[in-house]
Amino acid sequence: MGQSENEQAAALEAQHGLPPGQRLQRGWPVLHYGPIPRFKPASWEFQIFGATADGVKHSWTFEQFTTLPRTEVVADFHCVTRFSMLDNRWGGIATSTLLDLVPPAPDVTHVMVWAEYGFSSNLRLADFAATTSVLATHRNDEPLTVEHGFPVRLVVPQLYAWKGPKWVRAVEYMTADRRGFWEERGYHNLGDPWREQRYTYQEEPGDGPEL
Ligand SMILES: Nc1nc2c(c(=O)[nH]1)N[C@H]1C(S)=C(S)[C@@H](COP(=O)(O)O)O[C@H]1N2
Ligand SMILES: [Mo]
Repeated sequence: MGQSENEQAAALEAQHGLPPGQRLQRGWPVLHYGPIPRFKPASWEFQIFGATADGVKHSWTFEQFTTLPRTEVVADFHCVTRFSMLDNRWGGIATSTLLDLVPPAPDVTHVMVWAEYGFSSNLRLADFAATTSVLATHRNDEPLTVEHGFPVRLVVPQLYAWKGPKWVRAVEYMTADRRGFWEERGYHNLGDPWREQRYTYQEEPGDGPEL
């Protein structure tokens, strides 16, 4: 039974259902603001700072980071520019693993995820901690290429993909919400694709801090 690639894609789409206003994408587009950073293993470190339970900053060298326990998550990927990719198998470190290693203080409600060049995105702690949220180093068994975020990017499947910075370097625990890079520049503070929370003007009272 020869099924064409289009028929396969249509079948997959029907099984899953896409969030409103999204369409299936073949291949994997590269999308980001600014230049691609060069990875410098000697000076690279991954930090967790801000309102940690023990009040101190934690950091890992690249070598230490590669020894953290690993997980795999199969999930869809929805970009606010309307393309979606289905059934990506992300390999990496579960955000829950980091939260166990470095517990947030009891009053932490949000995190800011920081990437190279100061790119950032804010997330509710519950979205960051979701069982499908992963600091991905691999997709479909291949290490991430540098344009897709090598050595590590965040993937939060339940939110639009801008909430997943590539080239992540730090997570800041916050006791109040603060807008990240795109959230300050016209994109919705929460970014739930199922509720089509694309733009700031769609925000309702309580969805985000004043601009
Ligand atoms: N550091 C950084 N990460 C980023 C972005 C960016 O501009 N800078 N763009 C986001 C957006 S809008 C999308 S759709 C995805 C795209 O990931 P991809 O290039 O691997 O497809 O990366 C996200 N992560
Ligand atoms: Mo995006």
